[in-house]
This record gives sequence, C-alpha cells and structure tokens, in this order.
Amino acid sequence: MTTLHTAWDDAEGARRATELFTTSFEAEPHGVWASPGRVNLIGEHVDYNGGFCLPIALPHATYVAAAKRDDGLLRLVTELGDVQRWEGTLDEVGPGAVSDWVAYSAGPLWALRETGAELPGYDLAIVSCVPAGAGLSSSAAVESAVLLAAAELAGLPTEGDARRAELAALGVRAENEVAGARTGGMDQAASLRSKADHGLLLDCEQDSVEQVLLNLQSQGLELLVVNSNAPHMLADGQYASRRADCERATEVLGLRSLREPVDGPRAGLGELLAKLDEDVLVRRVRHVVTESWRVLDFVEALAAERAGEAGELMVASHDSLRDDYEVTVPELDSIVVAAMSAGALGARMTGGGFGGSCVVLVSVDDVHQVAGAIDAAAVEAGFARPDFHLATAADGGRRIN
Ligand code: GAF
Repeated sequence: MTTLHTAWDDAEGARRATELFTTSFEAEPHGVWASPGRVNLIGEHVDYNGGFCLPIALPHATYVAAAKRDDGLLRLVTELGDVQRWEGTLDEVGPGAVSDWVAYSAGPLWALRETGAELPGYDLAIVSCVPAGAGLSSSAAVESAVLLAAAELAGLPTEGDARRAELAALGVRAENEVAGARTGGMDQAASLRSKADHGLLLDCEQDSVEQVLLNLQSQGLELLVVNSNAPHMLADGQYASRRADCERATEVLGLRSLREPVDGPRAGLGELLAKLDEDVLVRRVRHVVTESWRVLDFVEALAAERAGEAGELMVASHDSLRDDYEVTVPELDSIVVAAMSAGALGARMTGGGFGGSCVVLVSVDDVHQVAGAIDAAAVEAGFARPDFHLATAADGGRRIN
C-alpha cells in the first residue's frame, strides 16, 4: 500500500521550533507562529494577470519560534535543509544584500520596515514540514510565518482580512525584490488569508477573497497531493518568460490586463484571439482567460456537489497548462493520466509547473488504488518515485503559543 505522508500537528511544529530556538540561542522564545503552504485547486498562472484562483492552505506549515531583541540585530537559525545560521543587523537586509533562504526569512522584515514600521530586532528559529521544491509554496510559508511573528512582537496588527492582505503584499514584495523571484500574489494570500474547510476564491485584480465551503468529506471525496519529485528545470527563466508573453499580448491587444476578457462574453474570445498574429501569444492568452472561467465554473460545480464536473474542469486546466501555457513536464502529465485511468475524478498540476506537484480529486475509497497506479506509472517510465500527501483545507497563518 502506498505511504501517505502526514503533516506535523501544531504541537509538533511548535516543539521542534522551540527546541531549535533554545539550543541555538540558549533562551526561551516569546512565542511560536505558523503559516502554511498551499495547494491550488484550480486557477494557474492567472494571479499576475488579475484573474481568479482557488487555493487551499495545507496542513503542512512553517513554524517560527521568535523573541524580540532591542538592539536592531537579527539572528536567524533554520532547519530548512541542514541547520544554518545567519546574523546581521536589520539595516543589512534588503534587495541585493541577502540571498537564498535568508532572503525569504529576512526579506519580509525589510518589506515591513519599508512601510515605515519600526522593528526592534529578533531571534528567529525556523522549521518547516512543507515539502521544499514541490510547488507547494514553502517559501511563502516562511515569509508569512516570519511576518506574523515580527509584526506581533513589534506591537503591529496581524488580524482581519484587510490586514492579512497587507501582510501578504509585503511577502510578495520580499519575494520579488529581495529574493528576486517575480511571482504573483496567490501563494502569500493562501498562506495568510485561508480558512479551514474552505477554498480561497481570490480575485487577483481586486485583491478580494471569498471563502468557499468545500464540503468534500460529506461527499466522500479526498484531495491527494502528489509531489512528482521531478527536478525543477529552468523554472525561474520560464516563469518570467510566461509573464513576459502575457505582458506583450496585453499590450498588442490594448487591454488594461488579461482580466478584461474574463469579465466579457465568453463567445467573444475567438474574436480577441484573432487579433494576435503570433501563435504562442494566442495560446498564452487562451489559457489565461479560459483558466479563470474554469475557476468560476469549478466553484459552481462544487457548490452544487457535481464532483464529476469539477474533476473534468481540473483535467481541462491541466491540458491547457500542458498545450497552451507549456509549463508541465512528462512526470506531471504521467501523474494526471495514471490518476484518471485509475478512477480519479480529476487531476491537474498545481503551482508554477516545470516539476512540482499535482492535485487529484478522488473518492475516499479509491485513494490507495489511484496512488498505487500513479506510483507504478512513474516506475514504468523511469521517473523519480512520487510522494503522496492527503490534503484537507487548513487555517491560514496563526499564533500557536
Ligand atoms: C507560483 C507563483 F509563486 C504564484 O504567484 C503563481 O503564479 C503560480 O506559480 C502559478 O499559478 O506558485
């Protein structure tokens, strides 16, 4: 039987973060904060195009044990990989000054200070059970957990959706400007604004959210997250190149953004695409616009408990990401084919693509059969063996103790 990995519970995450803190800094933390990774159910590569997406927060989270200092010093220790340590002043943190895990951990503090906030200095111990490099937003989880800890210890607000949206924007700023990854805002929103048992319907143009009740358990359904363990190839350059394609198409079409056609009549898409003479731009725009429509249809199908239709929309999303947006890899395509052949209701890649994970909608009774078929297909093709996680929609970032 295939192994299904489980996340740490909050007590375990807090215990590990506290232990790393006390052994590293020989003192007790002032508190522990957690913020989750995410799996996007549908709506891929639409966030930077002002579209709609529907992520859920995973039970897998980053935990930060933190204490305030009064000398402007920042001491970071992490177990993300080997135990590593970094020390410097808050003034030393900023674009071009730090890289790698320090950019994701300290970058949010720079972004918070850019708003005029006065920060005291911190000791932070960071641990995580969000699988890294799996397209499940391990970096947004780190940014968000650090932001919650740092803000609260500085006496700044952290609660309420409007404030969470501001904090998410700071996480995006850190990722874009300090870590140098020009990603959109879906991952930080999912980490900070999600609610247990709900999908987060994010309108990326308005930056507004609607909590959509998922009700999967009562329908006998599960979400299986499958980490392909495929190596990430050329991911950053390819992501930037997709964004550039969308920007070029927006300009050629004279649109405010690719959100405009999403709000227009669906029958008008053909006419719009006919205005583009580059085939690659036709395909990019077709993906972006139809993907937002699939999100809206998916929400309707879920609400009406039409799981089969929701599943079909997931497969249509994957096909569009494979053929029009060209961000899948053979490992991800194989997972979707194997899942569907073994009786899943729906399956698609999730996250940025070029490796990473798939999300599969499956009846509770078929979980092991579907996971087994996916694993067998990977072995047969000579791919890395995937990892399997059951996902329930968890709460967004929070203080643990
Ligand atoms: C990555 C990015 F970080 C997100 O902003 C989003 O664009 C996603 O890829 C694709 O939907 O996770």
